[in-house]
Amino acid sequence: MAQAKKAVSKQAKKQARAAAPRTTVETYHNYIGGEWVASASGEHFENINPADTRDVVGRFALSTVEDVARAVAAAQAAADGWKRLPAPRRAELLFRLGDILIRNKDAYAAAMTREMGKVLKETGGDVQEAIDCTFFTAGEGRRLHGFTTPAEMPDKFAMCVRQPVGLCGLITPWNFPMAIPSWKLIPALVCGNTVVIKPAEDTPLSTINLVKACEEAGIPKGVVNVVTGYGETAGRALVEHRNVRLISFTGSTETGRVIAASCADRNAICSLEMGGKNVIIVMDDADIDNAIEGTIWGAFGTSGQRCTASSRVVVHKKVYKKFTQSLVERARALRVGDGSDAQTDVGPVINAAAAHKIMGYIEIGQREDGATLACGGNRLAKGAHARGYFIEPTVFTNVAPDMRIAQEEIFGPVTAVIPTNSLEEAVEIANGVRYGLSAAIYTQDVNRAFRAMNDMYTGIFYVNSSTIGAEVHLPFGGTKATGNGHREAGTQVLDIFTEWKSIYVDYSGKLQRAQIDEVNFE
Ligand code: UN1
Repeated sequence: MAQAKKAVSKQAKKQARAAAPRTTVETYHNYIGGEWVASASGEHFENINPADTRDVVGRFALSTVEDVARAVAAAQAAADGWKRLPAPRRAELLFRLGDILIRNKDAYAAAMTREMGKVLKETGGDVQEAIDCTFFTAGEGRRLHGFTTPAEMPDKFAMCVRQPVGLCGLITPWNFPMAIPSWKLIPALVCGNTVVIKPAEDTPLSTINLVKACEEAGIPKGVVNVVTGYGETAGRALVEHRNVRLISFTGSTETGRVIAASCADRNAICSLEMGGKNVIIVMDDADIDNAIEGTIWGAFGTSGQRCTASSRVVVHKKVYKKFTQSLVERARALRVGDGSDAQTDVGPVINAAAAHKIMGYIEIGQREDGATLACGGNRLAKGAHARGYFIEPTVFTNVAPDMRIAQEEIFGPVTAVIPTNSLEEAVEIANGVRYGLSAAIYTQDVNRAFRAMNDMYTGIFYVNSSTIGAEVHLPFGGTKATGNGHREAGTQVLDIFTEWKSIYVDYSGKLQRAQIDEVNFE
């Protein structure tokens, strides 16, 4: 008995120790004009670990309109010098940045798991995506190709060159807190623009780490600026600032629409990456085991919090039973927990509001929609899960294509399995949502693969692979409510961060009138 009591009190002590803050909480400032400065408000907000809400990752500047104005002024002051530095020289600094990112990859990944929640393997992948983006895009410093073309008059030369757009405001999401800022930052810089970044309030540390690396790489003061804070204040101030020429935003379709309207008001360029309701089509001839692996990874990787997440699976009736049974079995076996634990498959969701929204959709799926909840569906709140935002991997079956859980972006570990009779019907269901980011088909039949590849109206398409896992040298983006026609990554991103200038050089020594003067063979 005494022994047991002692054991209990030891346990209690251990718990009390665990309840105490893990470290002293660090305070982070804005980066403006090459200086780390407190916000004009003098106030901060806390960045909380979603796996353990006792753990405060840091205190970050709660930025105001005034901070944004200062950052914009700093970016403006640096613009001319940066633009005039030849692109290959700008790229050299970016290659140096790439080396710094490689050196710190593990530390950045650990910090990212702590602030964002996804498992270490995935945060390592996030940092790697930033590294890949940096090296690939820095290579453009020695290309940034324009073109020459014949002129319609003799003794006249025609060419087209890229010019920087000017000052860019980058508003970035929490789900890829280093990769997505890099998709915007690196091309903006190589193209000769200066920037102000407003990272998501849930994950400012990863962006600050990226910017510290820019500082270490020797990117001149004022070229890169960061203001942390909330969308309604700092984000809005950036979007509405009349000296910001371009806003690049990744986030919800609803916010994107507000940003687009605001940019339209003052004729600013606006590039948007928004929601998805991505689909995997599984045909009756598919390698089912492979399709299951792809679905598990696409639906539950990053706890389903990717724009590219596989939130719908359209499965041929001939293999429907086998597929769903095995999917449910695999989903049940996933270990949900702290992303810093090597045993964890699925980390927490980002915050309380997200958990609430996801649980709301799970309820809608059961009540309003009437689909079958085949596994999961619960918020985990006991034991190791008591202090985080953990939700069980959830599979709905017998879902009809028009149900809300099959139409709306849930952004959580929830997927909807929809039965189908044919490829034609599957494609129609797959296209029957407002979004158009990513789609996939599992089939062994090359004709079916090409048919779906041709008929799916999405920005990304996979054959025998999941809907997630885009690579940085191919364009990334989507159709319909996913975007507004732009593509990030690849070389296509250069079309966002540069504007074309068509140049005509007439060396005839006289007036030649295009469309009017006749030019004949002599
Ligand atoms: C996102 O979900 O917002 O293709 C980005 C992927 C990652 C990027 C996802 N490379 O899943």
